[in-house]
Amino acid sequence: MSKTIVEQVMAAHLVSGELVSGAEVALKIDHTLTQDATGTLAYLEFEAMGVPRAVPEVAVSYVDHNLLQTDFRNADDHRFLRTMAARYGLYFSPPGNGISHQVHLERFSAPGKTLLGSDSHTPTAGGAGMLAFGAGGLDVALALAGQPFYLIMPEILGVRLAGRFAPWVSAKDVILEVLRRLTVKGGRGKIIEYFGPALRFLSVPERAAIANMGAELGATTSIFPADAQTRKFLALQGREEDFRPLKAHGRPQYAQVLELDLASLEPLIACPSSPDKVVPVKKVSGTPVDQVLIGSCANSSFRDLMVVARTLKGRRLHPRVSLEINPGSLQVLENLALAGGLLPLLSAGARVMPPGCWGCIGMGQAPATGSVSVRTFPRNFPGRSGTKDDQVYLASPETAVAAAVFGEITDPRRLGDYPRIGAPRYFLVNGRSLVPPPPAGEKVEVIRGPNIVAFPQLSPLPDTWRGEVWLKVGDHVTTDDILPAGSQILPLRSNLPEISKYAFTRLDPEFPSRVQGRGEGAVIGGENYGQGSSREHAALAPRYLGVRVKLVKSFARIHLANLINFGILPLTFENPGDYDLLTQGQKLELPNIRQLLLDGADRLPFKVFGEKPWIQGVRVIRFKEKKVYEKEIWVRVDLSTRQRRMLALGGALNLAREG
Ligand code: MIC
Ligand code: SF4
Repeated sequence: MSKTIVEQVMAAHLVSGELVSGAEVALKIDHTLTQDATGTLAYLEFEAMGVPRAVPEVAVSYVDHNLLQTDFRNADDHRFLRTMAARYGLYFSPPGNGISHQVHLERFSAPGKTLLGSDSHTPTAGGAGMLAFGAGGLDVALALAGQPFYLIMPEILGVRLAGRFAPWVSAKDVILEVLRRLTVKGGRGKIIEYFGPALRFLSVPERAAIANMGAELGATTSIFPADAQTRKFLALQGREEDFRPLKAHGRPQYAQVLELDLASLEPLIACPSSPDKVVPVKKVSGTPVDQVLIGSCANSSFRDLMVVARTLKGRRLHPRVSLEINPGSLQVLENLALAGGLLPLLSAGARVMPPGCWGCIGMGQAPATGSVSVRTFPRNFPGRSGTKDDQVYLASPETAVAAAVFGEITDPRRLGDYPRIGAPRYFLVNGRSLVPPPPAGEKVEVIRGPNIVAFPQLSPLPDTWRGEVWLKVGDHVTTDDILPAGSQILPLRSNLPEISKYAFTRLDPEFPSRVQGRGEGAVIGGENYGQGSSREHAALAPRYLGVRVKLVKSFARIHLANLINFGILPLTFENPGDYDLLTQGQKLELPNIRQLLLDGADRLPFKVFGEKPWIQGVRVIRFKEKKVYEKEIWVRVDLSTRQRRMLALGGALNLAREG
C-alpha cells in the first residue's frame, strides 16, 4: 500500500485516533528532550505528577540556553536539572556540551522513532528520520510520565528536491527559499516530508538544518527518509546499529507537492525582522555589517563551521566586523580542532564561544545600536538579539562568512574557490560528556535554589466568565513579544511570580502592573498569534496575571496547546471583521461558558459591553442605573473532548490529578 513516511511512523506509534487530517491522534513517545529554559518548569510539573521514574526509552535534560552565570540563579537551575535527571533516570547534558538539537542528533537520533521536546526546534531530528515534535514543557512532562502526545493530525506536504547545489549555496538557502514561498504561516497544520533525487547528496546535518527551520514556517514538524546518508552519519557516530531504512511506499498521497531545484538556487538572506522576509543576497548587497554570528541549532555542524574555517584560512576579518562562532556541540568543536579548523578561525580574529545557544536567545552577543548583524540562526524577531530596533539578517554560513570578510552583505560567490566539505574520514566521538543516570536514582537528593518556585494551583473555569479587554495586539505576535527572553529575564524561568512581571512588556510596558489583582481579562489578537518559541511561560505568565481568554484570528500550534494546558480559553473570531469592534477596557461576558464547552459547542456567544456606543446598532442596556451599550458577537472553539475537560478544570495538571 502507498504510504508516506509520516503515516508509517505514526501508524507504528498510534495509541488512539485515526490518521485522518484534522482528527485528534495520540502517539507513543520514544524519546524526550528538554533544555534548561523550559526544563525547570517541565520537571516541576513532572514532579507534581508523582511518577517515580521517567518512562521513555531515552530522556535527556540539556543545558544550553542559560549559560551566563551573572548570579546564582542559572547555576542553581543547572544543579536542579542535574540532580533531577539523576533522581528520575534521565541523561544529563551539562553546560558546554552543546545545543540540545545538535547533541540529540549526534548521540541519540534513531530513524522511525518519535521524539517530543520542550523546544520549538525539536524537529531538527527529522534530518535523521525521527518524527520529532516541539511542545510545551507540560506535554513533555506528561510524556515523561508515560502518557501519549496528543495532536491534531496535520496534512502532509511533500517537498521534492532535485539537482545539486552550485558553489556557495547550501542547505540554509533551501529552507530560506521554502520560507520565501510559504511565509511564516505557510506550514501551519502541516508536516513537511522531503524526498527526491537531491537527497543522495544531502548529508544528515544538512537535512537537519532544513528540518530545523520548518519551525519558522509554523509546520508541526519536518522529516527526511533514512537512507545511505543516514547510515553513514550513524556509522560516523559509532551507532550504525540504530539505523533502520525509512522511505515512502508506492505512490504516497501528499496534500500538496512543492518542487525545488537545488541547482537553480542562489544565496538568499532573510531581512529584518522576520524569517520569511527572504530576498536574494544580491538585492541587499553593499549593506554595511558590524557583527556576524555563526552557530545555533540551525547551522553549527562540523560542515558549517569547516566551510567558515576554510574560507577564513589566510584571510582576516574586515576591521569593522566582530565575528563570533557558537559551535553546536562539544563534538563539533573537538572535530573542528582535530581537522585543523580552529586555528584559521582564531587567526582571522573570530571569537570562539563554548558550545551553546548564546546570542540566538539574547544570552549575550547583543549588537551595537543601529548596526547590522548577519546570523546563521533560525529567528530574527524584533529585539530578540537584546538590542532594541535591531537589524538582524539570517543567512547561510557561506553568506555570513562573506559578510565577515568584506564588512558588508555580499554574494559569497565573490570569495572565489568554494571549499566543499565532506564528512571526515576519522571522527572523534566523546562519549564522556553526557552523564547517564545512576542505577539507584531514588537515593539522589534533588537540590533546589531559592529561585525555584513550586508550580501554582490554577482555578477552574467559572459557569459564566466575566472580564475585560486587557490588551489588543496585531498579526504575527511572537512568544518573544508575549514573554521576552534575554539574559535578564531567562534566569526567572523557574520563578513564575517574578517572570510574570515581564508579560507583554514589549508591547505595553505597564501591562503587568496595570492588570495584576484586577480579576480576569482577555487579550485580543490577529493572525498566527503566538508564533515562535515553545516556551509555556508565554501562556502561564499571562494566566498567572489573570488572562483567561485569548480571542484572535488564528493561533500558532504550540502556543495554542500551551494555552489549553494552562486553562486559557483559545477563541477565534467567527467573523474576523469583529476584531475591529474590540478595544482595550471594554467589559466582556461569556455566558454559561463552562456548560457550553462541556456540551461540545463549537460556536459561543461573546458579549462586549462599552460605556459609549462604539459602533452603530449596539443594544442599550441599563446597569446600576447607568447606560451601557452591548453587542453580541460569535466566536469559535475547535477542541477535542479531552481539551474541553481540561479547560473546564483549569488546566492539564488539574485534569491529570482528577484522572
Ligand atoms: C527559541 O529559540 O525561541 C527558544 C529559546 O529555543 C525557545 C524555547 C524557549 O523559549 O525556552 C523555543 O524555540 O522553543
Ligand atoms: Fe537555542 Fe536558538 Fe536553537 Fe532556540 S533557536 S534552541 S535559542 S540555538
